[in-house]
Amino acid sequence: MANDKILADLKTAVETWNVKLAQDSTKEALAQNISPKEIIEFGLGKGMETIGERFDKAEIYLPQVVAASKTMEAAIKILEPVLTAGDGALRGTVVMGTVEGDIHEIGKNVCCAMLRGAGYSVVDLGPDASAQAFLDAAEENNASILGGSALMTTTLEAQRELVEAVKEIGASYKCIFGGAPCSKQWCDEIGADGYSATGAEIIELVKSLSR
Ligand code: B12
Repeated sequence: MANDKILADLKTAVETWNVKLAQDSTKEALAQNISPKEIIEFGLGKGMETIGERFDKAEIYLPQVVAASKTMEAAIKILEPVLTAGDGALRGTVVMGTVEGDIHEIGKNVCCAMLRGAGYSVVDLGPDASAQAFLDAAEENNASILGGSALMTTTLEAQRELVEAVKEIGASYKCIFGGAPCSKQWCDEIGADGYSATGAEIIELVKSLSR
């Protein structure tokens, strides 16, 4: 099967919340040596973009978004072992979470899997993680980098709060952020240490901060 057709099927699968098509196409993509990065960026992620746009225009409602996200999650489950099959050399620990008040976690999960694949140990706090939870986990796990995902304009503020919480206790943890409404400009404004737009770029970012 041509790669373009597989990527188109992955997009369609998320758009039509077709779990079986998503799983079959993901397996087919891996069999054709399409990388997990391409599967996410040019297949599943494209479908999720359409879902976001259609939700924006009120053409679909929350249950359909939930169904689409479950479809994407089912495909990511298949990708996880590939994403996390790193070289085993432990490069350091990163605490990841979706910031307080925000329950979106697909993108954060992609980032966690990418980091694990690159040899980092990841402590995943899940969604709705408070600044205190980040600080506690960093101390308990001797981590040096905190990664906070925010998918809503309303929860971006929690990223600023995390930077401030780190400053307040005088710790040297590096704060990195991402998520659709987040940007390099926002990260500069709140005094964060880094921003990346995708799960693929997060590896270089973390590497540059770990040196
Ligand atoms: C799927 C989805 C949901 C699912 C989430 C399921 C889950 N388990 O995560 C469900 C249905 C639960 C949901 C709920 C809601 N949602 Co919603 N949702 C989405 C949707 C369609 C896609 C998000 C997604 O998963 N994208 C795919 C992933 C792979 O991409 P990503 O998250 O951007 O991640 C990548 C990068 O950003 C980056 N990255 C991500 N995190 C991090 C972290 C770090 C540290 C770094 C470096 C990089 C990084 O790397 C990732 C991989 O490449 C978006 C639309 C959109 N355009 O984003 C709306 C959207 C985010 N949702 C929205 C809203 C409003 C809600 C609700 C409030 C709806 C409601 N009325 O209840 C609730 C949220 C409640 C809450 N308190 O959080 C709005 C937010 C609007 C705004 N501007 O604030 C959006 C933009 C839709 C819209 N257009 O209105 N949602």
